[in-house]
Amino acid sequence: MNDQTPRNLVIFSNREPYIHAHTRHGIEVQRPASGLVSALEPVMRKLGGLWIAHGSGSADAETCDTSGVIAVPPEDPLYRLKRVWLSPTEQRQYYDGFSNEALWPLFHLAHHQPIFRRTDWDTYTRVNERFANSLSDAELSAASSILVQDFHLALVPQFLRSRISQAQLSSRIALTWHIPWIPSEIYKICPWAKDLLAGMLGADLITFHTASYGINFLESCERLLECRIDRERQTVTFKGRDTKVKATPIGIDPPPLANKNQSTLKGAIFRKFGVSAEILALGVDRLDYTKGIPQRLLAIEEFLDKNPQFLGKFCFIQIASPTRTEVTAYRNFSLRVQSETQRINQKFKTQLSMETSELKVHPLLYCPPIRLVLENQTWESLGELYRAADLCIVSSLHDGMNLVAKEYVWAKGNLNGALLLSKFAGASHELPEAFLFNPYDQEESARLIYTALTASQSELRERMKKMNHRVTARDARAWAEDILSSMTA
Ligand code: ADQ
Repeated sequence: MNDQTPRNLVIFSNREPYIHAHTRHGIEVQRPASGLVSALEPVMRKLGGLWIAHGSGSADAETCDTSGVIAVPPEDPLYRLKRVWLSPTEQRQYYDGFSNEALWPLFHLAHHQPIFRRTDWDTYTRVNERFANSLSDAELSAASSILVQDFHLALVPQFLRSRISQAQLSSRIALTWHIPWIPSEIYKICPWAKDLLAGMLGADLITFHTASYGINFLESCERLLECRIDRERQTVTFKGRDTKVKATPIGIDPPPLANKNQSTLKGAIFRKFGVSAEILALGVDRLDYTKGIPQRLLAIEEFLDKNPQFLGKFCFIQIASPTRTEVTAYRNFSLRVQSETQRINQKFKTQLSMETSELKVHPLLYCPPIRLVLENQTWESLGELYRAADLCIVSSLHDGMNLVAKEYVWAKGNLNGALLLSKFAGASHELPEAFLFNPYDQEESARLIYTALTASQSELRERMKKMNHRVTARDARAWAEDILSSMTA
C-alpha cells in the first residue's frame, strides 16, 4: 500500500466473507471457498472499512445488530460486514434466476441457452438497488473508494452514481468483472443488454481479467449505446462521464505448501481416496457446466483406449464441489458427470476382465481410472492434492480466469508436474507454457494427456519454472492493490 491507497473502502459483493451457520455444535463461522473473497479480504483487513453482502447463513441474522452489521473477523475484528437480507423469492429470481440462469450462461458461450424472465430481471434490478441503498448517506459520504464485485451486482454502480452526483461527493467506484465478456453479436440477445451496460457505466473503472474481454466490452458499448469510445485511453464516455476499462488479471491466495515429499503425499492421497495407481491426475472445480468436466472424462477415456498400457497405473481424481444446486441445469449436470464416470469405469473393468485382453487384472484388484469426489476440500487438502499430482487438467469451455490453474502452478513450486489448460480460460493468456488445448477437440485432448505424461523431466521443469515465476509475482493481494491504485490514479 502506498500514499495513494484509498481510505474508507466499501466493498459490495453477493457472497459474504464470513457466514454464521447453525450446526450440530452450535453456531459456527464458515469461510466460503471463493477466489473473490480470498483476494479482497486481506486488503479489507489491512485498510478497514465496510463490506456489504447478502446475509446467507442460517445464523447470520442473530449474530449481527439491528442494522445487519457485525464486526469481523470474529476473532479479531478489523472491519464491518453489513448483511443485506433477501427473501426466498428474491433469492430465487435475483440469484438463481437472472444471475445464474440468464447472465452466467450468456457470458460463458457454453451452449446452455440463457433463460431470460422479466420477473427475474425486475427482481435483479430491485435487489441491486437495495444493495446500493444499504450504504447509508453517512457511509456514502465517508467512502472514498467503492469496489463492486461481479455480474450479480452490475447495476449497483449506476444506483450509487445518482446518489453521489446528487450529494456532490467525490467517491470513486470500480466494478470488477470476474467472468468473460463476449462479442456484442452474442451479448445483444439479452433483452436488457443496454440497461446492464448503462448500470455498469456508473463506475469510474471497470476491470476484466483479460484485454480481449475489455475489447469486447468496448465494442458492446459502441454498438448498443450512444456513447464515445476512445480506444487509446480505453475509455467510454456515456452521459458526459468517462469510465475507464482496464485488464487486471486476478491472482491467487496461495494454498499452504505441503511439507512432505511428492511420493509420500501421493501414497497418502491414494489411500485417503481409496485408489491404487502410480500416476495421479487431478481436476478441481465447482461442479459447473462451464468447466468442461464431461469433455475431460471423454478425453481420458480416449487416452486410455489408445494407450491401454496406462490402465491400472493411471488414476484421475476429480474434486467437484456441488454448486447452485437450486438450478435445474446444475442438478442435471451433476447426474451427467456421475453417470459418465460410472460408464467409463465399468467399461474398462469389463475390458480388463475379458479373456482376450492382454492386460489381465483380477476384478478384485481392479482400480477404476476415475475417482469422483463430490465434496469441498479444505485449503490444506487442496494444497496436498496439487503438490502430489503429476498432471492437473483444466478444461473449461470458457472461464474468466480459472484460479485452479494458478493454484496448481504455485503449489508445484520447483517440482515436476504438467498443467493441461484450456485455451478458453483467461489463465491461458498468462500461462502459455502450459499444455494448451481445445477441450472441444477430444482427440487433441487425449493426445495431449499422453504427451504431457511422457514429456521429459527437464521439459516439465522448464515449463513449470516459468509459470511459477509469473504466478508467484502476482498474487490476489497484488490484484486488489492494482485496482485500488488505478482508482486513485
Ligand atoms: P469460479 O468459477 O468459482 O469463479 P475458479 O477460478 O474456478 O472460480 O476458482 C474456484 C476456487 O474455488 C479456487 O480457489 C478453488 O481452489 C476453489 N475450489 C474449487 N473446487 C473446490 C473444492 N471442491 N473444494 C475446495 N475449494 C474448491 C469466478 C470465475 C473465474 C475466476 C474467478 C475469480 O468464473 O473465471 O477465475 O471468479 O475471478
